[in-house]
Amino acid sequence: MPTTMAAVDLGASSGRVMAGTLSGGRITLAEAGRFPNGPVEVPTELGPRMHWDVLRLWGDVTRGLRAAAHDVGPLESVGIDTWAVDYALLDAGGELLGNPASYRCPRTVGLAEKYFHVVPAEEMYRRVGVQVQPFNTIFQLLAETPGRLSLARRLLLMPDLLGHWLTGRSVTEVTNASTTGLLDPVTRAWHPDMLQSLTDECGRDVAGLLGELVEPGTILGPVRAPDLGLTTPSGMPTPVVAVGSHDTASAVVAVPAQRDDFAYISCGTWSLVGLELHAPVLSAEALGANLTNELGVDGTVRFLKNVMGLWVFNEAVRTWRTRRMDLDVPGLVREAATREPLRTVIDIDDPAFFPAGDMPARIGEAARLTGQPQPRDPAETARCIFDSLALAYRRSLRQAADVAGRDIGVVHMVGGGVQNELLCQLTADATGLPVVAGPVEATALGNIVLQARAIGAVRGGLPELRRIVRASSELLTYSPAAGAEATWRGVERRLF
Ligand code: ADP
Ligand code: LRH
Repeated sequence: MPTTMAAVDLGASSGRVMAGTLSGGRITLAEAGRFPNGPVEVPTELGPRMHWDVLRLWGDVTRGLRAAAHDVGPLESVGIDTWAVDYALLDAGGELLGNPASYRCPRTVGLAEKYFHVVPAEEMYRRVGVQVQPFNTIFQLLAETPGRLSLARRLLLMPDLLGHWLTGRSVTEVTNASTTGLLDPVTRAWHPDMLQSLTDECGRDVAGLLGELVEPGTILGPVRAPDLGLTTPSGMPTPVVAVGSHDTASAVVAVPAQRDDFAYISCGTWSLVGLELHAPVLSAEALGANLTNELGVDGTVRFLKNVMGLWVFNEAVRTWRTRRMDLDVPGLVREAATREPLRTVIDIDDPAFFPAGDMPARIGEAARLTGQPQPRDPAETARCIFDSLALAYRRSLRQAADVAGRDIGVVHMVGGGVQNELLCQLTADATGLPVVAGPVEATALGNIVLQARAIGAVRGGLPELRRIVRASSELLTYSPAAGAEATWRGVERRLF
């Protein structure tokens, strides 16, 4: 019997609701809804503030779920994943206390450094093992006003908020909780010392705001949102399953690896570049390389680096379009492939590229500061971004492998960015490793395959789930070009 499930997958630049039908050991995806996403900027007395339009997203999600049930058939279950770290605060009546802030909001500038006077960075890393980013939930909480915090009764991370609206249950799914900076990656529970220090800093009991922690695969309960009318084929209300609710956790479930020595690059707005481990690495070397230990499905750890990603390219495209330049992404990628390789290579992880804005100008400035030629047009700029991303992938994978004491035999690239064939080939050349590209919709597939197991439609661990993903995906392999290693080693030395 085919089993149909729906994945709600919200990325920072787009969201989708996908119906997935499992039949004969494969999943067929059907898109039931796709919609743009992005932070909304508003001016305030304190400067610009950036929010997510969560009520519009809720409308898009529920419309997509209705369409999935209508177009594909009754849903056996629903799972939700979104980008990490961001959260909503609810008051005593369960009402939203304002639109959730976006992790790109400048409200957190300088707060990590301030917090390190209370808990030194080394100590924090030993406790929670996360890459220091200004937007880790802990630093966002330090940016909250006392007024909002005093009204708050519950904090829900984005996927947990949507799950709460669908089912009435308030939980914190653990893969996403691991990006907060408050979770102990060894015990997979809140770190009491981190909660205490945050409580001291905020002047408010933080532990009381946090929901019960659940592991991915937990069934939250039936959809109770009344006008949705979602039912299973047997007429029962459709259950919501807590999947790897951090989108990167779901994407890594769907890495179609066949061997143990694989690395992955989840390639979307961000590039998440790293390894799957069975225990966190909390060493000084890991901290020094700013590698993060995020929690994965089935007790795994995602030991990875957040690389600035296709965000830089997307923002550049947005900038050109505001100047009325007529550009399409596949065309630009094709043109970039014809431009001089490695003419200009920048440090793509420079914090200058984090805020929204004029990326072509910032890239020009980075080129000038490092004595390199400035890209002259969009195709050269795009080439510079893709070359620079590939260099960052090389560095990050080598650091992760060195620090974890592991060898890498193959790199799996998953997510929307694998449609960029130039980037896939550059990644093979820069890393000196074969790159297996696909699936594009890894996050939705990882979300669905975990639901399938939670509701008993499939059995087994990650290797079995990945077998289903492999059977459901078209994969392309890119081999490193002869002589590429010497070239990329040279470029790396030139820049770092
Ligand atoms: P997210 O989940 O972070 O929103 P996705 O996994 O959907 O990201 O990937 C979106 C990215 O994929 C875009 O940023 C874009 O750069 C890239 N992309 C999408 N379609 C194409 C295409 N046809 N060719 C090349 N790149 C593409
Ligand atoms: C990717 C992602 C990433 C986080 C960032 C905030 O969508 O979840 O893993 O670090 O968004």
